[in-house]
Parts: sequence; C-alpha cells; structure tokens
Amino acid sequence: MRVVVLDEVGSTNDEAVRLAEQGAALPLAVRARVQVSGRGRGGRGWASPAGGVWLSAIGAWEGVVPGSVALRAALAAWDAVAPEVGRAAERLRVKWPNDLLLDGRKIAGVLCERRGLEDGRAALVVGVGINANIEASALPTGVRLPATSLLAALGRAVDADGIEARLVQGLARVLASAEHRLGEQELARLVDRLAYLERGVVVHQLDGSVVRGTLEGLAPDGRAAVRAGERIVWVMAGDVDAGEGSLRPETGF
Ligand code: BT5
Repeated sequence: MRVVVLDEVGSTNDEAVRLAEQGAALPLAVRARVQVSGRGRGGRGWASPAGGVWLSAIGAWEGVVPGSVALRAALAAWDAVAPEVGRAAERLRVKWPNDLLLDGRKIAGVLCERRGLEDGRAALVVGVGINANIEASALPTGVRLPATSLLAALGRAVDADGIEARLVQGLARVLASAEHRLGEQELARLVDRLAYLERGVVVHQLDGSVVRGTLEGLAPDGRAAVRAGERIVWVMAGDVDAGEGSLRPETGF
C-alpha cells in the first residue's frame, strides 16, 4: 500500500478521503507529522503533536463497517508496537473496542469511518494514532483515561518509522479482509491481550445506557460480553471503563 507522507494536516482520515476524491488509487495510506484537528470517536479531539504515528488507511468498501474492523486495527497496532517495546509487550493490552493501553494508560486509538466519496463510491477509512516519541509534557491531561507515550513509558525514543511500516502492512490486511467475523486465531489473540478481562467494568453504550458487570470475552462479530449478575449482555458499541475494584492500572497478563 502506497504511503503519502505529509507535514501538517487537519486529520489524516479527512486527508485520505480528499486524496481518494482526487483520484488516488486505493488502497492508500496517509501519514502526517502533526495533525491540527485530529479526531477521536463521536467528535472528540485527538492530540497529535510531532513525534506520534498519525496514520490513516483508506480502501473501497461496500456496506456496513462491522465491529470486527476496529478490533482488527487495534491488533494491527499491537503488532506494530510490540516488537519495539521488548518485554513491555506483556503489558500492552487491547482495550475494547479501539484502544491500546500500556500499563493501563492509553497509548493508541483507532477511528474507523465509512465515508461516501464524491463519485458515489464508498470507502472505509481506518485511522490509527500511536503516541510514540512524545514527551510526557505534550500529552493530554485531564482526560478520562490517562494517556502515555512509548517515550514516556519506556524512557527512550523508539523507531517510529518501523512502527509505521508494520502498521501499514497490518492495515492493508484489515482493508483487504472480506470476512466480517473475526477468525478463531484473531479472536484468541485479542482475548489474550484484552484489558480488564474477567474484571469489573462499566460500559457506556451509545444509546446512553450503562452496563456494569464483568468483562467475559469477545464474540466473532466484535461484540463484548459483559456478565451482569446471571445474564450476559452483548455490547455492540460504546466505551468501557474499569469498574469498582479495578481502578489500579494493570501491569501484566
Ligand atoms: C480514539 O477515539 O481513540 C481514536 C483516535 C484516533 C486517532 C487517529 S490519528 C490518525 C487518524 N486521524 C484522525 O483524525 N484520527 C485518527 P476515542 O476512543 O473517542 O478517544 C478520544 C479521547 O482520547 C479524547 O476525548 C481524549 O480524552 C483522549 N485523547 C486525546 N488525544 C489523546 C492522545 N494523543 N493520547 C491518548 N489519549 C488521547
């Protein structure tokens, strides 16, 4: 997949759409040094100073975007980061549905969007932000989930270009996957790396409802299983936070 490298953009997700509309061949990846209006889900902001890996991959896509896509992209981010962090990879977790945590702090996020192009085609944009070589002082503060960077957590600079190269390969596979359901091996790898597994969580669903219970696992379609008393609630989309009794940061598998 070709990678277009830019200096400063609003959001690489939007830049990828712009390039596709200008006729760029798909799939395509766009990386920027800085984003001035980086985006999270639901209109939230994403701090994107220099030193991070801010990258979006765009490909033609028909139909709905299944929940498996964000999880596949989070796994691709895990695979991109893990070789760079040595033994700390044991403390790198996927937080359902779209984050990576290191020692319980957010180190990366995924934003998947289905976008219509001006020529009538539909596209899937998978944006990944990884806090690589960002000084602790440049990380957002006062956020719900504390943020960290590889530089801050490891105390040394990492090879951001190597992370990018692996991420591009992984996202190319995500865009090429016609299979909406997660395969057995993907599911096993995700569950192995899942933050808060078998711990108390509070899930804020998109419709405003809140589910409290124990995170029990994932379904092949990307839903999270939360045990609330005697019943299992299958959560399609939302935000999961550590619940009561789970407030200390996680430090190992
Ligand atoms: C995400 O949303 O985690 C998706 C982030 C995707 C960013 C990439 S960068 C390349 C591409 N281009 C874009 O414009 N976006 C994508 P969400 O789960 O909604 O989390 C957003 C929340 O994370 C914010 O409300 C803040 O609380 C927090 N946050 C903002 N910047 C952060 C950062 N750099 N590191 C950690 N947390 C951050």
